[in-house]
Amino acid sequence: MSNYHIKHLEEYFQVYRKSVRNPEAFWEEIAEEHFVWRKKWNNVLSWDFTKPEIKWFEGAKLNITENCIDRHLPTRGTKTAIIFEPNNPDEEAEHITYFQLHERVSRMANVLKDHGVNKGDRVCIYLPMIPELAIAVLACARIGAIHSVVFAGFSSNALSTRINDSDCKLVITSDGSYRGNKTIDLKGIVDKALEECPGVKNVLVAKRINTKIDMKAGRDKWLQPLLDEAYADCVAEIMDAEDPLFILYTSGSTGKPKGMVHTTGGYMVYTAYTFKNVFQYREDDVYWCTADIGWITGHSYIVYGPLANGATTLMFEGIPSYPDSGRFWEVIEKHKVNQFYTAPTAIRALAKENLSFVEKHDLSSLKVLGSVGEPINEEAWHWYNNNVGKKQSPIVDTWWQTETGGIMITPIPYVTPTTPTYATLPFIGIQPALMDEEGNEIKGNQVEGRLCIKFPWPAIARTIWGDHHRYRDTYFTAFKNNYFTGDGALRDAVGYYRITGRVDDVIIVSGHNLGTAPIEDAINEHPAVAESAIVGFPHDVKGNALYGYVILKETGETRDRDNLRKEINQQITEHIGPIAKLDKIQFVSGLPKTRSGKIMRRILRKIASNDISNLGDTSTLLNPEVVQEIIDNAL
Ligand code: 6R9
Repeated sequence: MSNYHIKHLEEYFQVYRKSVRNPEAFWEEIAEEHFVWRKKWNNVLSWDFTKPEIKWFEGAKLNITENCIDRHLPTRGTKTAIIFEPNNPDEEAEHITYFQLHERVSRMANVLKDHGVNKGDRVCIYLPMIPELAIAVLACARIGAIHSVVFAGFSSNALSTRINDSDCKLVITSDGSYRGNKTIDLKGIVDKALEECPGVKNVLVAKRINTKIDMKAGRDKWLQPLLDEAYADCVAEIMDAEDPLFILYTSGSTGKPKGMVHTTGGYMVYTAYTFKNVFQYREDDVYWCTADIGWITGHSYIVYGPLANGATTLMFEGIPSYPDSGRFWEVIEKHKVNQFYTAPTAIRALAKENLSFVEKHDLSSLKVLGSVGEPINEEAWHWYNNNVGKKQSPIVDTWWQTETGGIMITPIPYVTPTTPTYATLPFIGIQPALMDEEGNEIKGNQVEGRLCIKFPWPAIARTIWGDHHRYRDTYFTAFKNNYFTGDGALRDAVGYYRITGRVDDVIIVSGHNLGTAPIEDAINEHPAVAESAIVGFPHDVKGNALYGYVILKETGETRDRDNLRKEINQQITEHIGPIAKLDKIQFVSGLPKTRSGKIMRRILRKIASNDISNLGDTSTLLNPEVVQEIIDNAL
């Protein structure tokens, strides 16, 4: 028997050693014993980080939906696969069994086929957190189409960029979405985006909020009547292990979003195995991850990982503050949730509310609490531990990335002793390394450096869609023969890792990755703006918030500053989405620059954080005089 389910610390160390001594043998055993393959692989792993090229289970054939659905039907057909908890608590929750999921995915898959979607085609999914979202994802996988889910909080501009980058031919969306007591006109956003997307031939529209929307003849169709007519079974397309499963965009430090490509076999094995262990999932547990399926956390740990284990996974349409700040706790009580996985920003927001919101709910079903998306600060960790877990449920602080596909550094609950703010130990099979700025590995403990991974794991992204050079340059050139994460980390005296944050121009705001470049590009398009620079500064709920320094053109100088601030944020909302809005905007006459013309963000970051005691040497700047002016007028 392979070590599919780790149960104590000694076993962790033993299995970890085995997994790094002979990774091929280790993953082969896991893959063989816990998944269904149409054909076995010829080779477990081939890799070369210099090209880079990584292949797991080459030659194997499978369909991931057979692993996530069909194989459970004989034993778990009537078990709930997905619990749907709507935005409005008065609307009844929906329980979708594995049998029903099979039927609904099949119908959706047949509708896609009827609209000319073939293996390898890209489908854009722009939906709120309703069952159709998970079903659409699985339907694409069923027929071998590559899904590209775009978070339904992104603007029309961000949506069209993503649709065009991967040449999607069909979009699945809804008439609109609920967000607390508001509604959002998703179809309107899609219509606007599609003015720029000539390649999209069909739009399938789920009905959710029942508003009147425009339907473009020949292009747009309501989804439900098509599903009703579709055949309720769909033969699964047989895929190669290395066929792309999906594209998911993430921000980079430069302009364009990066379409990370994940493939089928390795991603399945890794997300399933991590899910089982990191949440210690047992057969009748109810698991809830509050992420949106528009992010990697939702892909790996709402859809694929849980379903590959035959789990019951909860999808929540709403927000933590509606109808009041007790909603998360109410849902945990209502569905007797056993594993709860959320983000530090949500914890911090809820920790600000009256404790009675938590205390009035019975949370005794909880066994494991998870955190993801950004470093969890000590205060939030304790609040979560004391008030939600009642010191009975271990907190798994899981570090990973869109690019890694699955959880990389994490405690295993009831196995790894936890320490606040520490993601603790590498997961089975993961070989982290800390590097100094010269590119040398820093060995030993009580050290700090740039976090790299030395050896491939099954769920690593294989490329950036359409831009393999960028994939190589971003992740594999800074540190030879290593995958570079973009994060800094320290390793303490016992070998525990603590992630210290991004070391590049990505800022994590409320757990969302935002690149500075695309935001600056959006601001610079405002007619009154000459130049801008964005930095992050500490924020007690969002983790980081955005501070913008803006140089106006002469024509802008006479404009009312508050109106300009509103317009700049409006500009950002239209180009990227409201998540990228700036908390503070300071108008400046210049930006501190090096002699080669690079903006010294380090200085701007310090001023934004109100930490001007140690600005370092500014005399080498091209324009040192501007620093004092910026300090004097800081917000
Ligand atoms: C899964 C996800 C990735 C970046 C990552 C890091 C930050 C995620 C973290 C964490 C500290 C944790 N991050 N989890 N930092 N502790 N437990 O969030 O993917 O959206 O691609 O973000 O998020 O900076 O590099 P993604």
